[in-house]
Amino acid sequence: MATVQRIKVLDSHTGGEPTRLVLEGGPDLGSGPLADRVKVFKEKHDNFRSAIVGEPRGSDVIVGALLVEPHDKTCQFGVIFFNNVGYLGMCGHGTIGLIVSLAHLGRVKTGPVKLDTPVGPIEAQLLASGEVAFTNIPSYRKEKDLPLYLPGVGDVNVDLAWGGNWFCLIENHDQTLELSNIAQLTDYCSRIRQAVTDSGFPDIDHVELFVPSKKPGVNSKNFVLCPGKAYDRSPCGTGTSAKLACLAADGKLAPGDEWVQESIVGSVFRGKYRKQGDKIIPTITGTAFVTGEATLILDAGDPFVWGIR
Ligand code: PYC
Repeated sequence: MATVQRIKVLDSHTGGEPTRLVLEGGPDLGSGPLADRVKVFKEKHDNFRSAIVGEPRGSDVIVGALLVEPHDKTCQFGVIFFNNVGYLGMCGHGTIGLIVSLAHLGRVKTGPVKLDTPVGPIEAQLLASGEVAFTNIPSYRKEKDLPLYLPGVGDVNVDLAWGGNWFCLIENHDQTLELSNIAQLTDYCSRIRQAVTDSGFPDIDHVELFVPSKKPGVNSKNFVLCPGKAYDRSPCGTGTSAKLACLAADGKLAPGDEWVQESIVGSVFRGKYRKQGDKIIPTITGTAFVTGEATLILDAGDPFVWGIR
């Protein structure tokens, strides 16, 4: 039995948010639907997740992307996203990073590519400009103005929406969305998440705050707290999809009109949507860059071979 496992990865960042794409050496998750493969990943190979994205090889910020064979045969690739605490339904910045990484390897060119994900197939394309646009799964708002009580703060009204992950979205708050205020924003959003859980919505695991952007031509700036308490450096593709669902439900953005979303670090995604029944189909556009090609080494003799768990 080999005591050393070699894992081929490609690192990228999308608007500052890192993605680590696992190309070779991942666990065998079978050939079922991707949602079933996530269960196998979680139950039998969760140590692989922490080995790839956790310290000492990774960090809380890195989102992993395991490239797999698609189950849906209309798709060219399948992908399962994971983070420092678990698994994601979809990941927008990760999808943009994936396409730029596959283009770097010569495995995709400009034009549409279908990707199988645990929450359903999506379409992505590398544009001639070098940007990537992806069309997300159907997104929708679940709750409008849900009242929460936050000890020490008072009443806060929040929206809950699905964009491939679950989000709690807040416009009415007194928080300063600046990089110098990350500790306070993390504390505030963690308390919001606890209050949402206590209100009977334990699946809502991302919290997203909005303020108007100060940049010309940019509609809004956000701060997104992810489930493992890392904040998204990108404007968050699934979070922007959830935002578009709320804007559409409020009649504040018409189908086809553009919404420009800035992240806490100043990177931007452009979003628009078309209607599908009472849901929307968002299209999000952004840019990613490859930052590294590497072989990770998992040495069975290393006490932290599976990360610091
Ligand atoms: O871009 O969808 C996204 C995302 C989710 C978590 C981190 N980034």
